Amino acid sequence: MPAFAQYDVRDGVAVITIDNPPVNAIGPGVLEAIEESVERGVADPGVRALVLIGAGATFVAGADINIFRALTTREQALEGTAMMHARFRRIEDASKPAIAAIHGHALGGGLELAMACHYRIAANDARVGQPEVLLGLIPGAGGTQRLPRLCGPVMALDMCTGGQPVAAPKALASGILDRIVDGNRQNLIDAALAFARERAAGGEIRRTRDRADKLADIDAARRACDERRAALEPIAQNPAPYAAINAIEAACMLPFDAGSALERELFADCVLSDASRALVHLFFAEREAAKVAGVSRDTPTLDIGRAAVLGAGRLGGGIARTYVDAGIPVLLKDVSQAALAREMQTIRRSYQSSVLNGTLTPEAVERRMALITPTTALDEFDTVDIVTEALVEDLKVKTSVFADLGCATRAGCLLASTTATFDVDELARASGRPASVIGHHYFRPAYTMPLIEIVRGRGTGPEVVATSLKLVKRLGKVGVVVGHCVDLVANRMLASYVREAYLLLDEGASARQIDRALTRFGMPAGPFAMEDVADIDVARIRQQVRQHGVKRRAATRGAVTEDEIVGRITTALASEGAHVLKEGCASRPGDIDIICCYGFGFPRARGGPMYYAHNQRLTTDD
Ligand code: T1G
Repeated sequence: MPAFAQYDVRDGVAVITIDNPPVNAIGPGVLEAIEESVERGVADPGVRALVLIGAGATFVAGADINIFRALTTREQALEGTAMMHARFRRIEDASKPAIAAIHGHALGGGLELAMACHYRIAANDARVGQPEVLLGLIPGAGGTQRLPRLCGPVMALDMCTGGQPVAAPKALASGILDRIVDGNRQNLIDAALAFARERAAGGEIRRTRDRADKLADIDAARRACDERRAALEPIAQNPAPYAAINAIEAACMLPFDAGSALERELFADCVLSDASRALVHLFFAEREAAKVAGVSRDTPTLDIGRAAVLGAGRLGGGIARTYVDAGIPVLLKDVSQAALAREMQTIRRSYQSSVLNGTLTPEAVERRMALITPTTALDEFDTVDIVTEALVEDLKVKTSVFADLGCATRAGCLLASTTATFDVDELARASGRPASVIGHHYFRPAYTMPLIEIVRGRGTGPEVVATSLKLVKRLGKVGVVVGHCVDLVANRMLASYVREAYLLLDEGASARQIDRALTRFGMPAGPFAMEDVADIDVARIRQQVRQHGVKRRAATRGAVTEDEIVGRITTALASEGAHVLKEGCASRPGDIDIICCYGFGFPRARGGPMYYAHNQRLTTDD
């Protein structure tokens, strides 16, 4: 049985190292090991204080999400959270100061563990959060009760309904952390040991559950909760944000134990919800998508220090901005100076909203703009590590350009095309360097749309695929490796969605009714209201349908219910997905789910078209 927690005493301080690779998730046995170590430290007369720290690259990334997949009854859920509440409370009741030393991430149950400690010290690049809502859950181990006591209800509401992590400096300013330190994990340990000795000398034990100063203004807390409820999406397939608000409101209105009991009940409601099952499916599907045949963790990757983008159109400009947002300098090449000047202005304007809402300072915008070098020549292309071609969808143009790139760039430089139409193998042949050629299919606007379809050619080298997967993550996006098919996967799936809508129109449903049914299902827009999204030319499909019509299934027109509309559309998507899998354009159903959720907003709380259809069949088969 792995140890899960190492214990060693350093000059009167017990250092408890939590060790459950890769992210120290709290799985079976981990919390028991932590608690045993805490009890050992408390009982050890040579120990004056305790420090809890994570082994490897991070503190604790939360409860092991696999546990929730196994839960089938409310009793199991209530039992699980009651166990976590009790163990965290015993840590909080330790008679010696317990300090959480955080590096990497303290998320979910990891932050809850840290808040059950008496103090929290973190590396200045650490991040803390309660991302449970992204899994259709709420914190189930006291997080909704302790967090507002540290940072107040408003920030707690932000963190528990948005799910986004908070950087250490902001967590320090808000009261979640007590100190942050520069440097590496060793610096953090040294600082935590010194901090622990200070606290031991002071004899100070500060239990989070006893802190009430941040909850003093009950009316303000209630107003904040009401405002947050009102601000939530009107049609939320994911009930977790509402549950999080109710739990935080209870923290402000009720004693700690009563609030904790309500949290456990609300958690049990969420963990068995369809939305949570779907979101947990997507969590693992996203990570599975990064596991590609022939590419392992040991596959070497190439460093991307400098990039180039060919084509200063909307797509090329958006890709250039994506790179500089990740801190990677980029050459932006076009044959036309005027196009370059225009696109540089467009990129600059695209930062305006970030400056207006305070997420970026004007100085930060200037620093990013300075990372883009517009050029009309290939001169410096021998200094870049990747070129992304974002030119017109014309095969002659692309093959000619890839022939030039094969000569103008270094041997190891990745040559990526954004094409969704042509086979990257054709471009690979033209380049003379097939192993370096790959597809990176972005969606407009590239700097906001999260998905990149990575198109693997027959000759693409494994290190080029591995480098692409790593780069996509560094760009803050989600990459799915697909095989070639015209339009690739996202556009092809969306086309089936639009076509089926036209069939329904033809059979008597109104455009308004179809759009309403699908937005109620959770789509960001119905097929008749959507603009060109996911790079698909919706107008082109409308044109196709008008010109050639579609194979009608039933010529009789008549009333169509919203359920029928959703059923037909989701069945059409799943059927197209089955063809995509059969043709080898995607490797797994989960890949298609990720592509549709990130590519054109299939509702995440439904799990993606393949997951949804599979579960619908299960339900109807019951
Ligand atoms: N449980 C199980 N496995 C996890 C995990 C978790 N919490 N977090 C990560 N993994 C696995 C992941 O599947 C992958 O496995 C590997 O670790 C590396 O992950 C009780 C109810 C921490 C920011 O939601 O956000 O606590 O594919 O590729 O990019 O109230 O992982 O290698 O086999 O993402 O460096 C709340 C989820 C849980 C955090 C690191 N916590 N994790 O990102 O690595 S619910 C979360 C992350 C909870 C409590 C509640 C990220 C990360 P494999 P990775 P990364």
